[in-house]
Amino acid sequence: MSPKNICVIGLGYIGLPTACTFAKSGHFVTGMDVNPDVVNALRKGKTHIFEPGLQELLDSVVNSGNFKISSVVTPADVFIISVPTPFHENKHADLTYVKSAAESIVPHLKPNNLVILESTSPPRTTMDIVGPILQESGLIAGKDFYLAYSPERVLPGNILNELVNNARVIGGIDTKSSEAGYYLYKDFVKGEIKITDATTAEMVKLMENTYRDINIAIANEFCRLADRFNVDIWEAIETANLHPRVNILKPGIGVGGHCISVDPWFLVEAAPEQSPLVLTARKVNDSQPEFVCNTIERNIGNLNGKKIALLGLAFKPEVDDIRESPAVDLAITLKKKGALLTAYEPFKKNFTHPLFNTGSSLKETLEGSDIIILAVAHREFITINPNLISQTTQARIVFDAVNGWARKDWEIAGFKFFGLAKK
Ligand code: SAJ
Repeated sequence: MSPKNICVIGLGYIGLPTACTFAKSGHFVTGMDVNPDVVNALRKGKTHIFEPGLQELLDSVVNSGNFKISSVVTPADVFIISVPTPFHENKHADLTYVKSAAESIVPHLKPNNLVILESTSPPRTTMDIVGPILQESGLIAGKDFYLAYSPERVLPGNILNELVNNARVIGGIDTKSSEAGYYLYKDFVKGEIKITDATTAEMVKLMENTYRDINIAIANEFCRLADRFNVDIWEAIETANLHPRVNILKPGIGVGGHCISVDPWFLVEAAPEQSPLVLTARKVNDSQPEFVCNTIERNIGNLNGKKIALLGLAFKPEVDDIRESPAVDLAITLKKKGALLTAYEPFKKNFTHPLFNTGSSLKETLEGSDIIILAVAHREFITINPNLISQTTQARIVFDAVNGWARKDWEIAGFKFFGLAKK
């Protein structure tokens, strides 16, 4: 391996682990972010996000001298763009950050540099948007510098392991760009590295997350049907999954995070006539918090004035990420029903929201509550001992929206137990 100077632009949930992993493999990495809070935290040696093993990895690459933090783009052999691609109110992709990252590379771009776009992007972004911006440097993509799209495929909570061991796609704007990307990532990727063209790689990323969204949507729709026919959805899915070619995912309170709940919209925006199924799945998953809220009210009765403790706000268990979280939507919907709600997120204790109260500890959140709702199956919540909890709260009603608790345990402890499509 010949060590390269790599500049990683964007030090979020993907950029920071990626930058640290390149540094660990022996490259000299500058991690750049426009957010001064992120830069300040990292300069003090502290990760600004929670991801298992990341703090230790950061410590080691800072100590080895292979990782530096910067608030500006610095000259490098390789530039990796790993910035967010959110969507606007109308669900259209917001490429502002991708464009400004590409623009910030222009003054530093030199012949034979390699630029990789990692941010999830609508089809043709690398060819039609990033390439032309970089060419403002006077250098020609494919002739003077290499350009490729390579999406991350890592699961939050297991990022450091999956970054190394998952298969990786590299889509160059030409064969030489693909090869340049291949030789770069091969330094740490142990999974298969598949070479393709840039637009196919963009499609692949969107297809993967859309596939998962649609599969969760059918699980949520089955949940609604089970609720209608008084069937226990959890038992039904477990039984259906005994079929050798069936694998139904878990229903829940909806789909969140910055990937699965966002990426399918890029396909719907790009080609609405070709993506009716994708759109329907999005609508099912986006309306799940409302379905869950209505189910709670149908089971428990009018929520107006009820003191509710909502356990969990993260978009899934064991992460601190609240982006697009359906638990937040559930909290807002419960508030609209008139509930006096306090929500507690153990992975982000200082999180506040303008529309509902947040507690700073489980004990404080449960104190004075009438109803406890389990919204996120964090370990801290699913291991709650109902007998102990019964001594710290007056609540005697629980609603389990994510199949995290055993009915029997709560009933023995004197609670009235309800669950989402659960008998
Ligand atoms: N969810 C369910 N039921 C399930 C599985 C998930 O309701 O059976 C919900 C979760 O609670 C969460 C949401 O879906 O709200 C998404 O969670 P996730 O664990 O499925 O996915 P992410 O967003 O953490 O990571 C996904 C992964 N994509 C796929 O599995 C196809 C990951 O590999 C990608 O790298 C990541 O998106 C990304 O960055 O694109």
